[in-house]
Amino acid sequence: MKTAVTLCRVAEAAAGPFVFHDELPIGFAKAQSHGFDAVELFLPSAEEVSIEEIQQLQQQHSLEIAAVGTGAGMVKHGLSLTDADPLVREKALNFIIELVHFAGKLGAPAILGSMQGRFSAAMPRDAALDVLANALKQISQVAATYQQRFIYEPLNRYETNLFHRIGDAAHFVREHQLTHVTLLADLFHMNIEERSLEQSIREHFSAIGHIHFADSNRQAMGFGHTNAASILRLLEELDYQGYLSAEILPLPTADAAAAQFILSTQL
Ligand code: LER
Ligand code: MN
Repeated sequence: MKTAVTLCRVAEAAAGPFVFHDELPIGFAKAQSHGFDAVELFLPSAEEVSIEEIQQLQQQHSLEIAAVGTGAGMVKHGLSLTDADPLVREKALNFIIELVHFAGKLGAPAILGSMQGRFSAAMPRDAALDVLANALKQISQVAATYQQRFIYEPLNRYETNLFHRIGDAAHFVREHQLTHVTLLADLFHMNIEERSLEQSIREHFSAIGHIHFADSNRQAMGFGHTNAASILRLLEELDYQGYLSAEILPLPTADAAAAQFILSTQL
């Protein structure tokens, strides 16, 4: 299992669950000094930083890119794939596709989290799910041109009303034959929504491609009440080859959270 740490450069997400908010050269250096294998990038857009700059930092610090988040489209521009306004949906789609190209050039997948949006009176559930399935198909086909899958993340009930549980999202992905879509198991969301973390991971393991390894309170594992050892043992048993990514609050400090995260991934 490989470890990744989140580097956030989105001012609007300063209070979000990201470990380092420094300029990228500092973030990469901190990631390396804590012993992470990779970084997960949360950027304002695909134009913010050049591919060459990221590649240079990767080489300098021996770090992979685990994934690239797309949530800035929501927190910065209010875009979502299921907005009732077709123009907003189109902008959301384009914003994400640009980040899929950006990530693909770095050999990484992109993630759909908050940009999935929510259904509403103006965009009822069935219509929203149709729109979501079509968007996932289009976006994941772009990802496939880079031999990547597109990562879809079920979120807890306070952040979306589309899919909250891994099993429901896995069913949706299968039903729509979204073969280039994989799921993100964010243990913080799962703690709110699933009956058992272990049971859901075991049952839907083949659908899971990325993990946000966060404790029940969204702090580093060990700072809340999730049984990390039981999850790590299960992931070892299932031979999980993906990332455990630190999408966690930088508490009590970013460095302390990063250090605890690394400790918590060692059985
Ligand atoms: C994104 O990975 C996520 O987990 C969301 O909760 C961000 O708001
Ligand atoms: Mn997450």
